Amino acid sequence: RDMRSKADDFIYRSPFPDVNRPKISLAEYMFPRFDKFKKLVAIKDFSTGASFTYGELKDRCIKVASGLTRKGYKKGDVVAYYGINNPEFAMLFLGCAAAGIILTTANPAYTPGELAHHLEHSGSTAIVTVTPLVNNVKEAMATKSLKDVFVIGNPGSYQPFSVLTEDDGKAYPTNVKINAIEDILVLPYSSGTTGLPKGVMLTHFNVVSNLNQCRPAQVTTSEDKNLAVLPFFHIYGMVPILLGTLQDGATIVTLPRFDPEMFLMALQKEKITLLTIAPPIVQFMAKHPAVQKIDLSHLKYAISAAAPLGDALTHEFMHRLKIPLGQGYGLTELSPVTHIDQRPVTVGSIGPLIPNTLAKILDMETGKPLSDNKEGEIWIKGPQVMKGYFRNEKATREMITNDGWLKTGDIGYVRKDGRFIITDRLKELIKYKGFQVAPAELENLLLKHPAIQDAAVIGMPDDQAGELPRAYIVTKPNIKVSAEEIMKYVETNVAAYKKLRGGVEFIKEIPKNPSGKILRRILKERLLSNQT
Ligand code: 4UU
Repeated sequence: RDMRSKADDFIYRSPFPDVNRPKISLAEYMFPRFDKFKKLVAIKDFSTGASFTYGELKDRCIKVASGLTRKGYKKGDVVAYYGINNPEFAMLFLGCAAAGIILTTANPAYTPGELAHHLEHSGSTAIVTVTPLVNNVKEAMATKSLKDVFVIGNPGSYQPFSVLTEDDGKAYPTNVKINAIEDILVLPYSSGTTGLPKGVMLTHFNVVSNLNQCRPAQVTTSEDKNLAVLPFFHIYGMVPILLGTLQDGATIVTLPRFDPEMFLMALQKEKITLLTIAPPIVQFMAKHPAVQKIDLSHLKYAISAAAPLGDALTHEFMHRLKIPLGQGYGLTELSPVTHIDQRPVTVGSIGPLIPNTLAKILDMETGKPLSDNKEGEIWIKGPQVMKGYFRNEKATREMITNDGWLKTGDIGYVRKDGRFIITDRLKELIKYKGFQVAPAELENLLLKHPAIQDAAVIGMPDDQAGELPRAYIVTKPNIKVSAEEIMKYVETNVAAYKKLRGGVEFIKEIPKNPSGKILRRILKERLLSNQT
């Protein structure tokens, strides 16, 4: 099928007709759907077996909205989630949405220090967490105080989350007015093209639009079952996986983490039909011997997103599992989806633009828009473009042009048939197994080390993980420090996925441009030429 649409004025349009973009809140969008699927199972926790029908889920969401309102939380307040995947996350997210409360999500791998920073930066006044992370929350609260801590599971000295889910519902804020275009639904964190992680302001309209935009390409029906192994705190787990599954009445089965044995057991036992995964799990499914011992006959379709997927791996996966593997592409800042591959899938491409989405390809030297088959930076315009970065107008202006184009920081081209190919990443962001690692964050940390004069961090290409964070260090004169010491220092201060797995190299000087910006390309080119 030809996915080409006319590129007039060098603007690429979706080959699909526009879809409806209702200006309603997320709860107004989802709850009538939940009513339609009332008796079907919406969400099930694989590790506990607890399961909730759509009727029960909606009831719990309303109770959470009521419970939070009773505790004094109101529209515009920020509540943080720091935990694993479970049905309670859905209750919290949609409960907050119904009350106009903004949810911000922290990676459960965060150290107490990273969590404290996230809570402070997002202006969170309450947190919801899980029992194994209570001590981290306690430690983070030494520097950032919160009004309430709610714990899913054993609450220790805090309140159980059940005070919200077992509320009588009578304080439900029926009079809250949500302006879908203006009001923020959720604040996930992303470092974007440069600098430190920032709160991404996604409005109700952004997310509701994106859910609608994905429907023409989506294969989900109320008969389907999707396994939520990718984390809900990240935009992929949160929007396409969780909300995308629930919008069509399918069942979502949650896993607390990726554990190969548990993952395969869940696929077989729950008769999972859809796989929404990232390249490291594609690799596992394509190569691991244990996969062949499992009955996967219910699987019908798989999507990989969040990081580049190799062609050879795609073929290997499809050959072994006998199901199509399409790619999705997007960014946190784009709610997140802009491209989904269509069936029949095209190996190596992210597919065409989804409805209501425009793209331009810009020459990296001249900034001029390019036509078919020419490589440049991808810019996007559509209803899914974020409102901006939270309390950071400068970064917002760098990311979104005055006329509404968002600069993805990714490099690619458009084929004659309208399908897009991603070839490289222009921005400094490192992705370890699909997780964002911001070089600036590690550089700031390294510069605090007493022996370090200057530092730069880049991503070292890696077959398994995509990229590994690698540091270049200039030491202070006459001070000795070992690579091991530096790796250890980083390891004790940040979440495990940010570790310097790509190693440490000592150099005389960090290459920089005249204004002091690190020339990461030079370090990368040097690394790649040394490897060959
Ligand atoms: C090469 O990872 C995401 C969004 C993932 C997503 C999930 C389901 C997209 C569509 C979908 O259907 O967001 P972030 O903000 O963590 O990271 C964004 C970056 C992109 O800029 C790009 O560099 O992740 C990279 N990326 C990809 N790269 C995302 N998808 C792809 C892809 N190929 N398919």
